[in-house]
Amino acid sequence: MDDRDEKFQRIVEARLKLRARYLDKMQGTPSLSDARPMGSGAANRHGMPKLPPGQHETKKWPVLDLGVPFEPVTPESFRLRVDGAVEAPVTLDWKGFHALPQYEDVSDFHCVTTWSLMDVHWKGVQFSTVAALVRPHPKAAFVLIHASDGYTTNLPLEEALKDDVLLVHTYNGQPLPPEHGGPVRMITPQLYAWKGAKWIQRIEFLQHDQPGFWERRGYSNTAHPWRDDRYS
Ligand SMILES: Nc1nc2c(c(=O)[nH]1)N[C@H]1C(S)=C(S)[C@@H](COP(=O)(O)O)O[C@H]1N2
Ligand SMILES: [Mo]
Repeated sequence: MDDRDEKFQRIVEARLKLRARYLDKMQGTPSLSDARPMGSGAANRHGMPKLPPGQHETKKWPVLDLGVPFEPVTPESFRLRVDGAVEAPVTLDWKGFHALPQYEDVSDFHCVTTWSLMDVHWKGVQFSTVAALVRPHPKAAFVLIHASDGYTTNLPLEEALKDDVLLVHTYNGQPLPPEHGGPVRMITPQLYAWKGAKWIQRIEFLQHDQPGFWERRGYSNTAHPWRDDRYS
């Protein structure tokens, strides 16, 4: 086994341990405890209606963000800070990010404004891999995600650690375009798309929940598409 294999194996083991810690909570989330489907890609729709309630399918991917000016992010300038309630905070650059185990998945993207983009092929790094790398404190229970445009969004770890929550750099075989959050954005297929920050810059682990940009402005804190859980 070479160094890279060993490093990968350590990360995978840490990831499994971390997920075991949060497993009970994960199994209690609506998408896993509910008889209704998860909405995370064809395989996870469990033969249920293809679209969550109140959603319609779009073939063309709309662009939706705050529209505020900010310094464009390039692979060269990309930095991802992972810190807060963790033992080993880290800042990943483009090379460091790509040196992590890569993951591919097909999932759906549900925007609260009622469009859904179905069967998107993503490539990136699992959130849980990055979490395993920094070793969250035993009391860490939430993350606040910060983006380069000043956007923030929050997630409980039992949602963020799901297998399909990714930091993606590739979409249907192409580099993720800047208007969709490239070079790297987060996706949360089992939750509405506002939970996935474009131009992700920092993952802050927290003991206590802190609402993000839309969560402070009346969007649901939990954001479950299959429960039509849009506003609070
Ligand atoms: N950094 C950042 N991320 C963001 C937003 C934003 O304004 N800034 N908007 C969110 C919202 S409300 C949605 S619906 C999706 C839209 O992603 P898209 O523009 O790629 O369709 O990004 C989410 N992530
Ligand atoms: Mo949105």
